[in-house]
Amino acid sequence: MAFGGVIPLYNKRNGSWLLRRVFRSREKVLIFLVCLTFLFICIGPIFFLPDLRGGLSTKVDHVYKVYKQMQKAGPELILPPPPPDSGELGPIRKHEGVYHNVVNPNDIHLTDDKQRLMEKINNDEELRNMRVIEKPVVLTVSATPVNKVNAAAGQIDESVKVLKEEEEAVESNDIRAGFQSDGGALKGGSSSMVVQGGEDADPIARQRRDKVKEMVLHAWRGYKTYAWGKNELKPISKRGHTAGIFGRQDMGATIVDALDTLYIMGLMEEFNEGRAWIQYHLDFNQLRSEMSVFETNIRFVGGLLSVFALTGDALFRDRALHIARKLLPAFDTPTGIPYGLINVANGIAKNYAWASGGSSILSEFGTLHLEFVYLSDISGDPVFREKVLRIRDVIRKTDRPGGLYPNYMNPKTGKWGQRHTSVGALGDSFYEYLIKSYIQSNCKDVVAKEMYEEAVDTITKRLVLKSHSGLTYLAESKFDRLEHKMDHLACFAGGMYALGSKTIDSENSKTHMEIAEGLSNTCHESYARTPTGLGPESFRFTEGMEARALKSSEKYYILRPEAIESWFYMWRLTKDQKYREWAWSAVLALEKYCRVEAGFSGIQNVYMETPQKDDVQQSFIFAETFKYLYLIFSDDALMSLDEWVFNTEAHPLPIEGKNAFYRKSQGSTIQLQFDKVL
Ligand code: DMJ
Repeated sequence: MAFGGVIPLYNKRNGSWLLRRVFRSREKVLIFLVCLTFLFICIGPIFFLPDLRGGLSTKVDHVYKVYKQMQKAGPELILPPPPPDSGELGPIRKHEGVYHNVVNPNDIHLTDDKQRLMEKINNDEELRNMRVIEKPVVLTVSATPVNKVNAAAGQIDESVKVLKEEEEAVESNDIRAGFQSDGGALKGGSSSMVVQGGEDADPIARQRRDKVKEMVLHAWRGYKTYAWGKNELKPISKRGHTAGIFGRQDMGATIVDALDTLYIMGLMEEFNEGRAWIQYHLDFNQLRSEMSVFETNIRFVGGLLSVFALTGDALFRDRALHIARKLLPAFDTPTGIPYGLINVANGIAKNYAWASGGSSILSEFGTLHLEFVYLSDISGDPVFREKVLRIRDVIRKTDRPGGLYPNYMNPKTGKWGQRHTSVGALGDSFYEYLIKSYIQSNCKDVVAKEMYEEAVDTITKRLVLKSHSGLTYLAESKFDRLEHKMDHLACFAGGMYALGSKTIDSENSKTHMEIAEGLSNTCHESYARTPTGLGPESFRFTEGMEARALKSSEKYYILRPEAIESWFYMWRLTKDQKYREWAWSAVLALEKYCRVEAGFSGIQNVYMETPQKDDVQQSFIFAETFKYLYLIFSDDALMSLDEWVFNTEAHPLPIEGKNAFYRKSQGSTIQLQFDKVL
C-alpha cells in the first residue's frame, strides 16, 4: 500500500492541488512506525526462527552441508535408481572411502536408509547440544605423575577414569621407558631399539627430515587452533570437519591418529597435549551415531595401541580396549564376519546399503587381525583373537572363484558377493594384513603365510600386468573381465610385495621384488606425469594412455600416503637413493600445492597448475603420509622393520619375541570401570 492512501500528499491552495513539502509531527510519527514495522517483519525471522538463529553464515553453512550430503547420496535421492544392466552388476562410484553401487529398489536397505535419515536428523539436534571441548592441558609426562596432574587440573571425567592401580603402574615404571636420554634407544630383544631420534648420517637427509617435522608442526598447530577435539580440520575454512566414517561426532580422530608420529618425532609438547585430550575427552560412551568398524579399528584402536607400545602408558591400552569392546556387537552374525557399521550406543550393526546385497567388505573385515591379536595379548582378554581367527577360518574355507578373493562376503550366509577383485579399494589391506600377521607373530602364524602366498600367487598370475611401455600395474577383475585401472590405494602393494619378498624365502622372492620395484615405479610415474607432481586417485592403462586418470572423479589427491609408503619400504629394503628423491619431490609438491595458512588441504585436480583445494586435512596425513616421509629421511634403526610392523594406518605395532615393547599382559583380563555394558 502507498503512503498516499493514508496521509494526504497534496494541499489545495488557490483552487489548485500542490504537492506538500513538509509533514506534521503526528504524520512523521506514523511514517516512522510504518517503517519500523516493515523493518521488523524483514529482519525479525533471523532472530526468532530457530533455523536462522545462528546468523547468515550459519545458514549458508547449513545449506552447504545439506547440499554436500545430497551430492554424496547421489541421484538416487531424487530419481529412482536405474535398473542394473545385468544381474546385480552396476556402476560403481567412489569418493573417499564411499563407494556407491546401483541400489536395488527392493533392497531392505532402502528402509534402512530412511531410518538413517531420521537418525541423522536426531543426531543433528544432539550435535547442537554437544559439550564444548576445552583447549589442551599441557602435561610433562616424564616429570609429572599422571595422578597428580589429574588432581591439579581437578577435572577427572569419572566416566572415563581408568582404574587407580593401573594409573599407578603407569606412574611407577613404564611411562618413562620411552623417554630415555639417549633419544629413546632401549635394549630390547637382540638389538638396540630406537623409537625416537635416529638421525641419518647424510646431512641432506637430516635437513629434509627437519622440513617434514616442520610440516607436521604446521599442520598440528592449524588443527589445534581451529579444530581441537574435532575429527579433522578444514584448513581453509578454519573449522572442524567430520566424515561419516567417524560417526559425525567429535572424537578427536586427528589427535589419536597423530600421536605416535608426534612421539616418534620427539614432539613431546604436542604429544602431551594430545595425551591430555585423550585422558579427559576420548570417551566412546558419548557416541550416539554409527561409525565404521574398520576405520575405528585402524585409526583409533591401532593409534592407541601404538602409543601404548611406544610408551607403556596404560591410559592408551585402556582406551584402545574400551573402544574395541564397543565394536564387538558388530561380530554377532551367523558367520562371525562383522558388519561394517556399528552404532555403539545401542550395539545395532549393519552393512552399507550399496555393498553387494548387504555384504561386508573384504578390506574391512580382513583388516582387524593385527590390532585384535595384539589387544588380546596386552589385555589378557582372548575375545579379540577369537573374533579374528573365526573370520580367517570362514574366508579360508570358502571356495574362491578362480582362486581370487572377491571384495564382498555376506555375513549371514558366508557366501561371496559380486565377483569383483581389487588390490585397491575394497580389497587392499586384507592382503597387507596376511603378510603382516605373519611378521607380527615372529613367523609363527603359518596359516597367514600360506594364505598370503596363495593369494599373492593368484594376483601375480592374473592381475599383475605390463603396459605398452613396460610399466607394471595391478588391474582389477570384474566378473572375469579385467579393468585396466589402478587405484592410488593399490600403490601400497609395492611395499607389500617387497616386504613379502624379504620375509618369505621362496622361489618367488626374486619375482616379487621385481614386481615391488615395478609397482613403486608406476605409482611414481602417476605422480611424475602431472604438473603438480602429485598422483591421481586412480589411473588407467589403455591403448593411448598410461598411468593417467581418465575421469574427473579420478583426478583428485587427498593427501594419501600409499605411493610414499611403497617408496619407504623400497628405500629400507633396497637402499636405492631414487626412493628418497621421489619422496623429496612429494614433499615439495605437498608444500607447493597443498600447504595453506592453517595446514594442508587435498586438491581436486592433480592435472591443473592451479588446482582447487578440497579444504580437508585428512587425519591420515599425520598417521601415514608425514610418518613415512620422516622415516624415509631417518636412519633405518628408527622404528626398525625387524622390530615393528606398521598397521594399514601406519601405526607401528611390536613384533612378538623381537621387540621388548610388546608388553604382553602377565595377569588376568583387564576390567575397565568406564565400560558400559550394552
Ligand atoms: C588409510 O586410512 C588406510 O591406509 C586405509 O587402509 C586405506 N587408505 C587410507 C589412506 O589413503
